[in-house]
Amino acid sequence: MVKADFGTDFQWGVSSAAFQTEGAWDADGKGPSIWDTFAHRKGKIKRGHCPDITCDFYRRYPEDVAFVKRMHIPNFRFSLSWPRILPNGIGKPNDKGLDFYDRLIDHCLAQGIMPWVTLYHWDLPQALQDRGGWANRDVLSWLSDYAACVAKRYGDRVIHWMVLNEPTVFTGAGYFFGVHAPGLTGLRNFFPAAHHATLAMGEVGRLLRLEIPEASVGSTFSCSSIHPAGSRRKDVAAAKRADTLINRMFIEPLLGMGYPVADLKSLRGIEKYMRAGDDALLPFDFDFIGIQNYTREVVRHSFFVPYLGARIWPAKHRRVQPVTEMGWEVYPEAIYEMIKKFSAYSNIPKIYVTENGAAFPDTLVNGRVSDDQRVQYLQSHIAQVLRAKREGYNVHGYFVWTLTDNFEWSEGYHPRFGLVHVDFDTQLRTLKDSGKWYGQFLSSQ
Ligand code: IFM
Repeated sequence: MVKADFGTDFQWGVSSAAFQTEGAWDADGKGPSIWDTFAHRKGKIKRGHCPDITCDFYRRYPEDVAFVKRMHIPNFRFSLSWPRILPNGIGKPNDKGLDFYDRLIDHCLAQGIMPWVTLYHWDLPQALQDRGGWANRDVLSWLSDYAACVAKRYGDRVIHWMVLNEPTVFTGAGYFFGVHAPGLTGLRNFFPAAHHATLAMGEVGRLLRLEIPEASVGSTFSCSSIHPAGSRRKDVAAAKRADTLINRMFIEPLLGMGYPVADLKSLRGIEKYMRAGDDALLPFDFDFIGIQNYTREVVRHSFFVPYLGARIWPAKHRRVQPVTEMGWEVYPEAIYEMIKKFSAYSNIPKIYVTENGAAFPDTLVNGRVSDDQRVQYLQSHIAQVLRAKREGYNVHGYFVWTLTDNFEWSEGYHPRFGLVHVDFDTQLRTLKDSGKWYGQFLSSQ
């Protein structure tokens, strides 16, 4: 497999996110985000890890962009920190925050690297959470004002825009399970948050297109290939419900298909939060969508799981190998299956894999990180992307998660996903063998 097998238009990249990398939590007028608040609550982050500094990308971005260039990666996806730009979420922008992204974007472009910008990768300004956050419908106007501000500022240089990162995860983990910020639980938080996130993708997509006519507008969706644990009818039905929740709930209303309530009855609860006219507001004709896949899930029927009646059968209980540091089964066919699944929707012009990668127990020995498992993971997943492309499915790009080791949300710093190793005590960066491999692959003919 060589890069040329994918054709010259195929987009190669690497992805990151503001909160996971920037640090500088209160520098130059930045306001607090829900993750600043949540991470400082006792017991919320494994081992008590603190995100205040993380990889200090705010100050060290030239060094990190130099790694992107060294690996011959033409596209760098990163997110903007909403509270760095609007410390209170709304109102007067913070000039120093805006300046930072000017510098970052200009620096990428000067290095020949295209910036791909995610507007929202989970770091809601705390001031807006104090007013209900995603559960308050006003989030639509808050996000729109923020989007208009950054579109005006960066729209002359940024073409690729993604509205939200993984709405399933930030609403599910943050507003239903309470294991991510803001730590809220239950359907009364999840349903309004989910509906507003879905509406927001369409609303803000339309706004970006108006503000930047030449923009390519998308949003990113987490997805997992869902396999029933066996052939029992109950397990097959449970897998279908899990697939509806995990893979279909957010994308289908945007594609004009409505919420998939027929296949997951408990989703009807979301209708309580819909207003007259919302059916017409939900659809949006994205230029592309990003799919983000790491593994598959094996699902069993479960009488004890409310609403879903299904339970994920974790890889460690299935005793499969290999698994990553996240406990996720390495199952490369999943990415092929997801490209195929999303390609079956008739109205998605382009699919990019905007995240795929793995955390393994990397060690720095004599200046080298020999992360063969990650090299194999990337090779086997990219081979499945090629398989999908060769079979005519609608995939046009692939981005590795992630550039540098960083703050993996409630898991803290332990899972290392980066192509570049970071020593969090000294901030020393070391290109891992996987980064060297990706660089060689991208420079191959
Ligand atoms: O680190 C996250 C990222 O923020 C969103 N997608 C999954 C990654 C790995 O868990």
